[in-house]
Amino acid sequence: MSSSQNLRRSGLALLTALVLSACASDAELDTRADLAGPEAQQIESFMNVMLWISYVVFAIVMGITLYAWKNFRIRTYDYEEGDWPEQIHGNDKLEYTWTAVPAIVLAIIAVFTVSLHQKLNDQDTNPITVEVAGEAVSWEPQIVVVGHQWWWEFQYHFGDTDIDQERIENLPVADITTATQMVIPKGQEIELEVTSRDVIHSFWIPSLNGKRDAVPGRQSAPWKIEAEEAGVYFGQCTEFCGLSHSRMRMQVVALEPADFQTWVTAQMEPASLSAEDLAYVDSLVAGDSVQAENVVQTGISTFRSKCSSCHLMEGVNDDEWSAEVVAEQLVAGAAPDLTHFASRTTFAGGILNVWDPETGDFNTNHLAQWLRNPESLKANFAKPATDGDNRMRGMPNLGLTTEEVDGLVALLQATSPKPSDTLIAETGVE
Ligand code: HEC
Ligand SMILES: [Cu+2]
Repeated sequence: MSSSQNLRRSGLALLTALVLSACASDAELDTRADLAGPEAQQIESFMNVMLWISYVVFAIVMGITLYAWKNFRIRTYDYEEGDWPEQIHGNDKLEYTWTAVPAIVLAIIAVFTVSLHQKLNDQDTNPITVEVAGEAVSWEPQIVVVGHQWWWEFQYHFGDTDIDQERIENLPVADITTATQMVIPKGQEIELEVTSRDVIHSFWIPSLNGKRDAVPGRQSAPWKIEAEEAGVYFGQCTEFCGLSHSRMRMQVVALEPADFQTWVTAQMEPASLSAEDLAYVDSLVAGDSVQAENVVQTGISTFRSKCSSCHLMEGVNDDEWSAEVVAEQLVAGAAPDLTHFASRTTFAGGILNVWDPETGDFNTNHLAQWLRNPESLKANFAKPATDGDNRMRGMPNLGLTTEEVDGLVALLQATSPKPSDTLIAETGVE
């Protein structure tokens, strides 16, 4: 094979690979498939208008080019000076036309753009009645979304209708705080107050709506989200935010209204700490209930002494933990609320399973490894500052003993009953 043939073939192979790489089937972050929110559908219709305009422009430009090529090219190489077609310079009619036509096209696009922009920024929420601590509360559905290096936090404030989230430190303590998984009732527009604790992040659930940047110390215009059907919708931070940016994922879990209420009721409780269904502890202590109790107790005392500087687990360390201490300890300022850790299905920015999607068992292996050495699973900067500049990010390796790790794993599993098998299966990560 000649070298030019070789070159052509490898060129073709490269092109094919590039084209094929664009067609992942069943891609969670596909912006044009399975659009489940009215906002995403509006964006899609707008995209279609734009695409059709581009098709027409493309066809006209290509048509003129081909026409000119066919009719005006020089067909022989032995042409004489005088064989050139007539040369012109300056043509008012043409110049006005090629200025006016694009201007009109842009004006049409602008009309659609501005009207869509308006629609996406309109807030049209309806109050939802939620039962909070036995009382019916009318909640203007609103969730505070906080980007952290490198995970998302979601806060539900049922009592407050107007939240000043300009300074995230000033937020009142939320009724529910969760990480990575945002739970919403289906068929309701939910207002999102998107902000950040540290650097700029961007919140994006492609099948529900476009992006909104999370900017520290700034109140961006509220964003919104609505899922027409119950289901799980995936997202990923879309503003480069440092080392583990690619490991900063999130999911929206849309539930039937009754299931949403069940979720709220459970989340409002302190950690359940029920020793039932602790298959993991049973496997450690061979069915010895006194020993099992001890394992969970070890977990509780370890948690209180070694985790309280960063994590809250209501019902376990409320007295040890304080938001002010945490703000001092960490530049990032916070760590996930672990009160209902086991009610979630993924952790560490959605890169690891809390529950194994194949077996449905608690994912002891990854959790234990996370506690022993978080950095082995997710890159971070969680080392004590050496130069006085505390840039600590992420969870540090605390040098825990095997007993402490076993106790903590048991404790974390005991925080909540197991979530539904469907949710575990749908959110499972490789
Ligand atoms: C210096 C602060 C700090 C301390 C101390 C700390 N953590 Fe963390 N932890 C973090 C941060 C920050 C994250 C978020 C890391 C990420 O996702 O990148 C985290 C994440 C976690 C997660 C995953 C939560 C989720 O939903 O994603 C678990 C579980 C956890 N920590 C358990 C513990 C336990 C148990 C202890 C005590 C032995 C502990 N941590 C001590 C800062 C800390
Ligand atoms: Cu980010």
